[in-house]
Amino acid sequence: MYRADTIVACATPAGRGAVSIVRISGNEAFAVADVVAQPHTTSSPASWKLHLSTVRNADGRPIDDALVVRMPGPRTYTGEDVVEIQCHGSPVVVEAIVRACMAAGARAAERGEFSRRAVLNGRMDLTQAEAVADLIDARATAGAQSAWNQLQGALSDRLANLRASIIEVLADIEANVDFTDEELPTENLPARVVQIEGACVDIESMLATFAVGRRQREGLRVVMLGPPNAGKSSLVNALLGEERMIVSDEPGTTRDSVHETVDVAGIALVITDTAGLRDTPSKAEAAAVARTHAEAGAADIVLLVLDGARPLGDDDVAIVAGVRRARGIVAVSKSDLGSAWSIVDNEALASLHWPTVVTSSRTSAGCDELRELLREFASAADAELSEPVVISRARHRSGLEQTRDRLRAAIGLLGDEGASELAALELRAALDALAGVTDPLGSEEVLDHVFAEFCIGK
Ligand SMILES: Nc1nc2c(ncn2[C@@H]2O[C@H](COP(=O)(O)OP(=O)(O)OP(=O)(O)O)[C@@H](O)[C@H]2O)c(=O)[nH]1
Ligand SMILES: [Mg+2]
Repeated sequence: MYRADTIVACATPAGRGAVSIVRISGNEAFAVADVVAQPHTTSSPASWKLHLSTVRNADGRPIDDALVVRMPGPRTYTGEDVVEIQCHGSPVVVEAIVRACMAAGARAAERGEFSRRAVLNGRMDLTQAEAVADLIDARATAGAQSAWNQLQGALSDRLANLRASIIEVLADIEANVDFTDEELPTENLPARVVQIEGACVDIESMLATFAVGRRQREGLRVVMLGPPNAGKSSLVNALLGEERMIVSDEPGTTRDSVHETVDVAGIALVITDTAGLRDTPSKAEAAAVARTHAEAGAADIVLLVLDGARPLGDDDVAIVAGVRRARGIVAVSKSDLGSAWSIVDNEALASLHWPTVVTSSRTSAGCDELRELLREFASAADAELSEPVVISRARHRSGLEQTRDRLRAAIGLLGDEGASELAALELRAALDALAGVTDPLGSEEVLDHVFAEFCIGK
């Protein structure tokens, strides 16, 4: 339900800084500002200009001197009248200003409510609002770039073209359904089928970007794998550059999967440290080992760590044989202790065809090479992308999949005699599924879900 009341929230992060911004939006935004902030100039404050003003609480006591800008709708972020108060970056000042605004008639904004109003007022569609969140949350440059493109409407435009193409075919079919009593003219049929097939190809090529998009948004999932005591946790610490993981000479130290994010040359890596793989009588450790297998299954890339300071045992060889993944890197650890590996040990790895790096967490030897391999892995996958539009959310993917499935059903029906009306129904369903991606305005549930992950003030 759209409420046109006036809302207020701090738009900058909580905490202390030089400046914080309190944002007000709604019909009464200027009226609230007039009560709360008195410009130092005598004339009435012009729009789109910063005015140095004294901000006061409900009792008229001064809180702060602030720069205040009044922005009349509809060409604002929310589409409504918006006021921004740039005050000193103190949580105490911010809190007092928000309270003063509420005393003057504004209501505390809910999560994502400014962006939600922007969508409801047609200032952006839902994919663009999601792009705002993605841009803010981006962990590295590639993700920020994709979010920016989406914010500029790259995805929206692409979907609009698809929509136009489907509507064209639909109009053509429906015109014929209306005008003939019996058999439909079939001379346009191949052209229609070709057009819908083209739309399917377009959707498929967008869907193919999902793995990269998700990775850009969430990070490349790197999962550590190996026997206990191999030095997995130590290597994670070395890659992070800080002692985050507990390390000890006791095998079975790590008992849970721990995720840490690190930016490697503009690429976000989510590194998961795991429990070492072994048969164990301990129930807790066995559960941890099961979790390790699950993590490895969901990894973009596995980093297999094997202790280079002792020859491989049967257990190690079994682990190597057990990793059935297309992509991985082997780290042969503890190089500072000298290598205990023979040709036999090296040969045991040959079947994997994975790049191998000799590392030491103690001296950081091999760590740069390892980072470079991870970076190359991520950017090689990105380079395969010939698509300018990158799908990064499961919501977009499922909408596109539904659209494609309906289009395919329509293609099947167009081949059947007398099934044009059914084909038209499928095309309408395809249009609905497509519209759900950018403009699910009828669905509070979808909007609630999307904006729940926004923060207050966004
Ligand atoms: N000399 C040397 N010792 C290392 C190196 N990396 C790890 N170690 C030692 O090896 C032992 C095990 O290290 P961890 O990092 O805890 O090994 P892990 O693979 O995480 O072990 P679990 O959590 O038990 O599966 C510790 O005593 C570390 O100090 C290294 O590069 N050089
Ligand atoms: Mg460990």
